[in-house]
Amino acid sequence: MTRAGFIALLGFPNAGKSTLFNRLIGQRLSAITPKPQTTRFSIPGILTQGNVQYIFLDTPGWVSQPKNAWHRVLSQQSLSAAQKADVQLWVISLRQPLDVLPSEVSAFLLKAPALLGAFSHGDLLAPSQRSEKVARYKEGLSSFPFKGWIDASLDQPIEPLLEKVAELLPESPFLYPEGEITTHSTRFFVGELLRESLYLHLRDEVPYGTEVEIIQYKEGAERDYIAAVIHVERQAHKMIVIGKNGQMIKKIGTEARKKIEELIGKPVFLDLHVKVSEGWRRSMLRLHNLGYRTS
Ligand SMILES: Nc1nc2c(ncn2[C@@H]2O[C@H](COP(=O)(O)OP(=O)(O)OP(=O)(O)O)[C@@H](O)[C@H]2O)c(=O)[nH]1
Ligand SMILES: [Mg+2]
Repeated sequence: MTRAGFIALLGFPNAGKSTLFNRLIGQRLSAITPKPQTTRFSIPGILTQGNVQYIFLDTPGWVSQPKNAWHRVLSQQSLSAAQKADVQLWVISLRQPLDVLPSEVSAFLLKAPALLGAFSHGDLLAPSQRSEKVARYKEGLSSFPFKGWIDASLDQPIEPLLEKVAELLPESPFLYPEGEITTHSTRFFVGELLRESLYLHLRDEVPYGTEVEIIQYKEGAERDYIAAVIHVERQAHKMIVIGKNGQMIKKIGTEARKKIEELIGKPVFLDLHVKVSEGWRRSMLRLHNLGYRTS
């Protein structure tokens, strides 16, 4: 008998979803940064272990008060992943306030999948504070039918959570070939690695207004050629991304290139262009052209 199914990782921006997602699949697939809205797409990560196939879906953090089309598209992606899921895995940071969580959970209960709670950031708290907060969060969400709670902070092993998830997956043949890790393309992850570097090096509102578009990917015998456009919202942001004497773009490009080479196991020539695309976050058409999907 085999089990297989979809598990959506849901929660607020910065809760630790991608960190947990990468630990669960045992690969550094999703971008992680200390800034919110790092994840902008629903990203599948497949783990086949023994007779269980887990298809985890990392999702963008839920924007409770959307201010533009982009925010709505991000939340829509989380909702679609939640709807598709057999298990909703709620990642709850013990650093974040509890008060708005119940309404967030309600928004996602469109059908009745199994709910699991996973705590993060517990390692940053004193032991007494940690257990007291865990108890408070469980109590605050007791009106929802959670099937279990696990402390999945960085100092905790990941296996108990995998076991708990497996119990909740339906009996099913495997849905993907064993050994397949994701259904997204290498091109997609190249864009993510570049965006991760943008997030790590840019400050204030600049990273949120950037988007990456891979415009060309040419495989070569020795080296792949990748051309990417970094869209920014304003001319001033373009100057910041390029930096004095081109130093910032060089730093970002070098770092991203190393990560991309590690991913594809081959040298890469990364050709970066910065373009002002005013208002891209407000236009559904532009979002669509940049690869955002609402279902
Ligand atoms: N100490 C500690 N740090 C964590 C833990 N989980 C995540 N982090 C850090 O918290 C920050 C946010 O983590 P992410 O995994 O990017 O959070 P996310 O929920 O995917 O964020 P978005 O994609 O922006 O919604 C990063 O700096 C992580 O290194 C944890 O359990 N303990
Ligand atoms: Mg994320």
